[in-house]
Amino acid sequence: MRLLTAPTPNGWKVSIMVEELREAGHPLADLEVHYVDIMKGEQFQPDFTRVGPNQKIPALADGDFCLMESCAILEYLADKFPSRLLPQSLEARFEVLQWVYWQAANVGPVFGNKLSYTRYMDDVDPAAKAHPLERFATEAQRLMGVLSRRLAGRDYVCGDELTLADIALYPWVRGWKWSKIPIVGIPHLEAWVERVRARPGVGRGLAYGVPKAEIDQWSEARKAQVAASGSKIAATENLAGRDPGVK
Ligand SMILES: N[C@@H](CCC(=O)N[C@@H](CS)C(=O)NCC(=O)O)C(=O)O
Repeated sequence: MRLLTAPTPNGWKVSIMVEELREAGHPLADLEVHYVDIMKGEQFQPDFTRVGPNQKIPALADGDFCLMESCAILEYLADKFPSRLLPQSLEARFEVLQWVYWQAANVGPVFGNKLSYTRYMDDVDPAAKAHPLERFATEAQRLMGVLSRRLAGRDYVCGDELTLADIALYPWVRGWKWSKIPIVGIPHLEAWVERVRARPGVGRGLAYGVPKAEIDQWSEARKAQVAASGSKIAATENLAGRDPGVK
């Protein structure tokens, strides 16, 4: 299997999944990890596009079978390598999957947009940014309220065990300082972030593509590099992609 990825929240979902599967006893010995330099635009190259037609990381090739979308990759790996990360019985399975879809449809896009307006959209007039910033900030706070209520009385999103739901949500929520979506004081969230972070598999997954000293605290140089890369990717002129057929 070939994982095409980069050190970003959607990339870390899959690297954490890989390392949690290893913790669960699946060695994934044939897995090759290829880092895609999204700053240089490698996601637009034909070799990447064949595996991930949306031209965004992560993407997975398992022999001739290709898969895009981080949460679909989580589900595929969970089915291929059964473990407690995704229960087998119908109701327990969908209890987890509803939170995975909730992440994909809500937390990912809303946090991603909030982050882009907060840190990356240098080409947009500040007055024009005010409305989307307020809207995405408010919606992000609402979503964190939903997660907080869900975590009341539970160690993990679906009970006593870490599941795909935590793996999908954690990389976005842990970045709350960078996206300026405050979670301090919202019950259960900080404790959950610390609990998930304390797992050895999660620690190893977060290290993919990141120097060890920068896993939890980015240096000023790294912040500047991520901001520059994010600004380039978020620039409106690049939104149409680099496929000559799309304009
Ligand atoms: N819904 C997609 C989102 C993927 C995504 O937005 N990936 C970002 C990095 S987190 C990316 O590749 N950006 C490069 C670009 O937009 O050109 C998923 O969950 O896989």
